Amino acid sequence: LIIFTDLDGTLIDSDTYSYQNAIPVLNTLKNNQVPVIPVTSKTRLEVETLRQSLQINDPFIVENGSGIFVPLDYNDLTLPKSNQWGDYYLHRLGCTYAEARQGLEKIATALNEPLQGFGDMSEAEICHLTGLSSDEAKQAKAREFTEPFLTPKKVTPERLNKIVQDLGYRIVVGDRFCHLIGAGAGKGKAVQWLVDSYQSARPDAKITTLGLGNSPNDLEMLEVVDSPVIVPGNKGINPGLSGKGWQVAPAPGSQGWAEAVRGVVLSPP
Ligand code: 2M8
Repeated sequence: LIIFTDLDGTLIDSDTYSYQNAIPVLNTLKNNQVPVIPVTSKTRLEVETLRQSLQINDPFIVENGSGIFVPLDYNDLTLPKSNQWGDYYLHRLGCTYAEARQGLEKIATALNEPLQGFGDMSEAEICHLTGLSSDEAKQAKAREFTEPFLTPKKVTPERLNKIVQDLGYRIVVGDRFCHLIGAGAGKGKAVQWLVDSYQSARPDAKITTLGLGNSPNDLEMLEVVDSPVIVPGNKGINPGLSGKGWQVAPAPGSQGWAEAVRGVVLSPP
């Protein structure tokens, strides 16, 4: 079993960013050597901080499936040495941050409307919009691949998507922000790449996957896992994920995450 999980609003509570309710289940998973792979809009720096406090050493997927980081000392996967990047192997599916910033400028020109991305905001503004602390906002601003931006008001999603596609990018929608990502990126593609890598490292093993998410940007990830679970928000399921007939966790955030995962891990094979 491999668990692929979104963070904000899924493993982590929406407003308080707390994952206390999930700690006992995370410890059980660690004892049973079940990999828990974050698949998030967050940056590498944000995920590194979380991995340090949770003491997990599994691979992780950042910035909406733009970068897959596998620790060099992770023995369950062997990846080409040529992709070494600091303490990791990096498999990049998206664009660079510089390209994302250029893309946002081109979209703003096409719309004739200024767009506000994280690169245009101060740390204080990001804290105000998200409830992150200023250290956390600094890490959220340290982007390597993608640009979160405020949803433009005067354009339909269809027209916006058309402009973005013609420029060679994609937009995915998170809890609070739109995210401009490279055309080749996405949570689904990144998860599939990691599953294939695990499978080719252990051709005889039958790998099963559980995925958990709460926002429209999680849809593609939930579509490629064996068991998709939607974690509801305080007002129920996000409309972008409704009508799929997938399992819904019994509560929002870390509490629902823990109960849903406990159900799967403790259920007889
Ligand atoms: C952004 O991501 C969330 C996740 O869904 C969003 O779109 O609302 C990211 O930029 C991330 O880096 C940051 O930590 C988060 C804070 O709420 O916002």
